[in-house]
Amino acid sequence: MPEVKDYVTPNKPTWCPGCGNFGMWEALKRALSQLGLETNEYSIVWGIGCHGNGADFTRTAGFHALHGRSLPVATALRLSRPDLKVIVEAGDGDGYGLGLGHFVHSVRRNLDMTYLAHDNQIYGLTTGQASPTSDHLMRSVSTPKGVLEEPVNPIGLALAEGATFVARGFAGDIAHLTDLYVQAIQHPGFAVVDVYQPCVTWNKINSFKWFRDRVYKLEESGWDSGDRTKAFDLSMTAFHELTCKPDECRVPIGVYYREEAVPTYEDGVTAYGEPLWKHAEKPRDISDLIEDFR
Ligand SMILES: Cc1ncc(C[n+]2csc(CCOP(=O)(O)OP(=O)(O)O)c2C)c(N)n1
Ligand code: SF4
Repeated sequence: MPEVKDYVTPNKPTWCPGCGNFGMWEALKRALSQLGLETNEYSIVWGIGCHGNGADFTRTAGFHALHGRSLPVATALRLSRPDLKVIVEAGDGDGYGLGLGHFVHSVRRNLDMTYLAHDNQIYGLTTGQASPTSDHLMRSVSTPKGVLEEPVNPIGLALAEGATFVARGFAGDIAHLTDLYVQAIQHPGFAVVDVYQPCVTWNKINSFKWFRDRVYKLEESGWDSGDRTKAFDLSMTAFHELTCKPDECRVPIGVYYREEAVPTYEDGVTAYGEPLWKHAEKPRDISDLIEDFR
């Protein structure tokens, strides 16, 4: 059984001391270990950002993709290697900005993979610009008078597009996050885990303390994770305002919604004939097909 130490490379993390990425990294390693996954049984695809630097420290035959483009790479990987557990690590700028179209279409496609969003509500790597999930009116180096737009609601978007597993975690509660990751990786379909991951250097508002004072666990509140409409309503009320006091805005973490008996995209592909990876094993003669395009 692999241990947590088996999932690291000799490279030392370059994240700022205290960064929320450490909690997410630890939870991922613990989840992989709990699931007994050997390093050749999963593959991770990262986007670009501080989160993506995990590619240097995490042991996997994975891929560090372009900004916002982890999902197309992961889709090809999943379809060509259905024997692997495929995990995507994205940033909020990366995944809900440039990569938002890929997110929406991957959700509705329901490929069997796990999407872990490092949601620090800021652009970390490029030094503190507002991101798609920055709070309304948040001041940043790119919005000195405050963000004018309402933030993207990743949980609501995923639910609206028919997501079959939607959860939110907090990097400051590693045990809870590990449990969410285990459930997400085991889920047969596209599993979204949006994680509040404090950026201690550039986001001075949404700090560990900010979240610790406000988070509560859905599973401890009698939440029914089988009701999509209620989950959507919760995602709309779970927005927080910069100025809200801890007792005024409670932030739910846990599984918002899950639905298991839904065919995956892979099931559909297989129904058309042999899975794609078989083609690599036994290349087909496609000269007739090419002729059709002449
Ligand atoms: C096409 C493209 N546009 C812009 C950039 C510059 N860029 C690199 S990282 C980044 C933002 C990262 O923010 P986020 O995705 O939230 O990740 P974090 O650094 O916070 O983990 C940007 C805009 C890029 N690398 N490629
Ligand atoms: S800039 Fe922010 S997100 Fe990036 S490593 Fe530092 S604390 Fe983490």
